[in-house]
Amino acid sequence: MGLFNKFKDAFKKKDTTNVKEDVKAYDKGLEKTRKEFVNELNVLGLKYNKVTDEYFEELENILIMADIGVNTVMKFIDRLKARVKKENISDTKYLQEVIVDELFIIYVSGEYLSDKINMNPNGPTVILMVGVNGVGKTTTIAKLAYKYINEGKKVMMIAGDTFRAGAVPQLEEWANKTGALFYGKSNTDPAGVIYDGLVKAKEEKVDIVLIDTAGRLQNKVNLMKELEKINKVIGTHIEGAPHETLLVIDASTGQNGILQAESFKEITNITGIVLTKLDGTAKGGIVLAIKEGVNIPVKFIGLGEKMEDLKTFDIETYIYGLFKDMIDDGE
Ligand SMILES: Nc1nc2c(ncn2[C@@H]2O[C@H](COP(=O)(O)OP(=O)(O)OP(=O)(O)O)[C@@H](O)[C@H]2O)c(=O)[nH]1
Ligand SMILES: [Mg+2]
Repeated sequence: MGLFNKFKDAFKKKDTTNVKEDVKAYDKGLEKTRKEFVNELNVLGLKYNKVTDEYFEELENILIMADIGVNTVMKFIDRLKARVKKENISDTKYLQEVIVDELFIIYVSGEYLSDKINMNPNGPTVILMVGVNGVGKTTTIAKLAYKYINEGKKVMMIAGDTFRAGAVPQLEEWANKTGALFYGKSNTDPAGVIYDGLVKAKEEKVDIVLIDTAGRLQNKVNLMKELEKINKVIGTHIEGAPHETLLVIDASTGQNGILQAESFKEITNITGIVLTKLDGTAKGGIVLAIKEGVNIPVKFIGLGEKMEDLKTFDIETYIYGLFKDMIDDGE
């Protein structure tokens, strides 16, 4: 057996002592997707012993429902059919393993996308957070602050969302809770606030600056102009900054999230994706659709509302979280 078994063995041998908490969090956070997706795969395997056209049709539906994306699913089914033919596979139980195998291949194939955060060795690392309304930008900033402060870094939050009522105090509250420094001013030009915030960040010798922005996409041209202005201010102030522009996507919006990623990619240089609210949805397959459709690395995933519910994205742990019932099988 190909990759799946290799993966299974590798994961079992993998030293997970340091990441045990992460494995548990993935496990819990992906429960909804796993229950729906893997249960349906199992039911399908029970319903059909042999691989038939009907089997493929139902499989296609299951994959689309998991929000893997229609194009990805089509290509996937084609590849699967070719493999069935080539390897003369007729047993659906065996095919199930091939499916996991092939899903893994989707992610690891093609260009390698680094999930590492690009840190600035000479001064503050600036991380700009963008995304449409309500996806979880502000919460993610809080979670990142919590993570970096725990790692011993000095963190500052800058409130670049200056117009929405309550946005600045909301971020300030998170700064107080996490112990991050804060800079913000309501009802004023975001680029100006960011400028002043960065001056302060340099004075305070901050390691990481997290910048919140407003989430409007109704008018793409305006948003583009605003982000251009913000980027210019950041770049003239700190060389090479922003070091990361993270697009936040709400996983429960499924294919809509993919469209947002495509839009933002045209507007500004997105260096990574934060996929939030995976805990509340069965659309966990969106990770694969992002890889194939958008080709921007998922760097973090949100698995809950609390500060500690943000995890660095790791494809092996993710696949394990999705298919653990199959992987742990027989133990
Ligand atoms: N379950 C769950 N909820 C989340 C997650 N991330 C964010 N949320 C919730 O999503 C809601 C919106 O989060 P915000 O951080 O305010 O979103 P935003 O993008 O800053 O929104 P605007 O500032 O209005 O554009 C809040 O209720 C968060 O608690 C997650 O990973 N899981
Ligand atoms: Mg916000």
